[in-house]
Amino acid sequence: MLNKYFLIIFLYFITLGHWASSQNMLDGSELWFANTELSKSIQITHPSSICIWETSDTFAIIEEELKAGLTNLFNLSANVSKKVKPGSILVGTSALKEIAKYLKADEIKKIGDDGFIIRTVKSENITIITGNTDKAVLYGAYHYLRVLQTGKDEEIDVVEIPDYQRRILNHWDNLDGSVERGYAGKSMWKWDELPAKISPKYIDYARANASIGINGTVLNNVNANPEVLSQTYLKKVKVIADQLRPYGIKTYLSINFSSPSELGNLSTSDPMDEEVQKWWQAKVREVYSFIPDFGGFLVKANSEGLPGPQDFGRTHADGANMLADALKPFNGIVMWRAFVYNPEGGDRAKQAYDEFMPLDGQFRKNVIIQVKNGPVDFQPREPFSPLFGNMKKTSLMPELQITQEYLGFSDHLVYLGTLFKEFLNTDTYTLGKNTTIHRLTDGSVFNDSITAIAGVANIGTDTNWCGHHFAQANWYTFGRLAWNHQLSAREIAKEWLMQTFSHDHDFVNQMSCVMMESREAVVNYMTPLGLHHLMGWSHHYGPEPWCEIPGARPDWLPAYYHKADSFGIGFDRSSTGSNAVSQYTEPLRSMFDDPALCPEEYLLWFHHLPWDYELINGRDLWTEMCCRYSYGVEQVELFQKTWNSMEGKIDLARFKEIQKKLSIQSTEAIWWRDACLLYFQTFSGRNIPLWLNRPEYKLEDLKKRKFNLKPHS
Ligand code: GCW
Repeated sequence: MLNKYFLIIFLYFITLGHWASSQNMLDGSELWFANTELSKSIQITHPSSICIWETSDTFAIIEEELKAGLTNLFNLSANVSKKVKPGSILVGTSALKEIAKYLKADEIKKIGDDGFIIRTVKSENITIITGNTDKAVLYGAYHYLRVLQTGKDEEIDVVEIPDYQRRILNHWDNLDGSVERGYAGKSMWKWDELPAKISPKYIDYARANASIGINGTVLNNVNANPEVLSQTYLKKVKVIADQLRPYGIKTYLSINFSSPSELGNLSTSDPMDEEVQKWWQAKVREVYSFIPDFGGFLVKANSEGLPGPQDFGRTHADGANMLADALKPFNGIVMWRAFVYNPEGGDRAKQAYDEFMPLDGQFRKNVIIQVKNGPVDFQPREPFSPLFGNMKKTSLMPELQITQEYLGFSDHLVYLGTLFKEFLNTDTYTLGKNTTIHRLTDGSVFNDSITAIAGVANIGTDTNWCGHHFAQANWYTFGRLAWNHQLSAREIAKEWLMQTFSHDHDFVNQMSCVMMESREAVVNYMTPLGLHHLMGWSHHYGPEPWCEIPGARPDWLPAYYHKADSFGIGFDRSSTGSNAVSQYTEPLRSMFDDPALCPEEYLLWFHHLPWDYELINGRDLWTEMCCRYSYGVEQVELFQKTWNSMEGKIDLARFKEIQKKLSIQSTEAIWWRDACLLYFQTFSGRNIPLWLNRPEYKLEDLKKRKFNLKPHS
């Protein structure tokens, strides 16, 4: 009798220990593979076997993922066989006879290279996961596992076709191991160890991206070092590309436009120079000799001091087309960035449009123009870039920022799903109603031969990859929206929470609400009502609306944007000011132009208004600003209370780390509120309403604050 009780107690502590250790081992490195519990709502029973007939590096991954995934989820080992029986999952391409018999010809054609079908054949009690290529089947396998983890088994009968052909991460990683605007440690690309040593992180990275459908990556910074195209580096790039390929990920590189002279010792890099053209043709051949399926080049040219075709009196089209001609024989593409502005060009928000519209239709078919979501630079909120919808004869791809350069780095919880969706769903009216940005860029409107979307990565060597556990959600969400831009930000947030933390209903509901509100909170405590670019120069971290740097470009300093004076605040971009509104299509143009009609979230983006300007809710501008800044601080304090109430619902280690980050965010929200209100108060001469919390800091103390962050190169 005693033995029996001893045994029960022994097994209890073993299981507890296992659970605790597995929970304690959760340090964020697992990403959205962390929670291996089956969703309670799932109706699917454990598959009797996984039937795979085809072999390839990718099919080896598929087999491993399904075996491990099903074993973890069902706590039952999943065996692989070629013998189909009731309860089997049949996994293979549409070419396989065992699979094809369950498919219709038109659906096979429709899904293209990346799309997949998951279908349950009830009459035979089997499920098929298929696509036209190995990587499509891999996407299907990850989708199947995600359904089991998140309980969305109504999605077991799906035909999934990605909205964008190319779903690409841009790493602003430098060859010296630093990451520009990166807040998650060093660059994960270990250039000094390559090609001999291959970090296991590359496979983990490939797996994470394939699980959310990302199929491309640009390994290096757009402020590109020409060295990346040297043979020494191409041998390193090849090793990385070989690691990523079985997961369906194409490798791309950012290039420096002056590589012919910097690397090739030519006397010029003029795109019209025959020697330069030959140099690029030879270089491209060399790149493809190492990486046969190389994706192409990302180019930042004549922007922020970088060299480009304009240095030689040529246009962006001349430069892009020269590279495009070199890449064409290899099916490579050029992603040419429209992030251009210069101090002499007037309103910075107008310049990309002014510079690129005249070039519409002059680019080769294998050139796509990569355009940031907003006209200035990844602010907490911007109106959309008017290039979208107006360049009707050129393919455009959105560039979104996943790393939080202007959003609190990796210290602030800011879920970007709402920002990405707000942008993608924006109606530009450029071809009448419903000319939304997602339709303009996914091929629906212009039937582009290339469709693509890029996200500036937030990944580094930190254990949890992104510096903040919740920043992983932004990487995840970029991938999920690049695959299906119709997914809701809330649904993706819940998906991510369940796979990363817990199925606990209260946890998922409460924390998805926090995630959904977090972007508005950061807008409120940083730049409400259309204010923008108030951060410290160079590091872009804390508030410095007063920042004046002798000799710095005016359009890199806050005063250029807020234009606060005794009369009021804001940038007059209306028809009485810079007339940036003229770049938008009716009815947007007239709506933005009239303060009474302009959406309040863009009010001070488009207008310079008096401190006593009356808003729709009857408050004057100064009072509303005080309310917004104060509310943003309260929102973060509410996030903290919500998180604290979650103690015990997830592993302690990650709970504590997130709790600490929220405490930093809360302190810094107050810092932003006080810095901005106390500074703008020196212009308005008005008091902060007594019914709002008092500032905790003194302006003169805040002005002395220096950041110990290394200004980014
Ligand atoms: O947001 C600005 C950043 C630069 C960045 C640049 C760009 C990579 O401050 O760090 O450089 O934009 O997008 O090229």
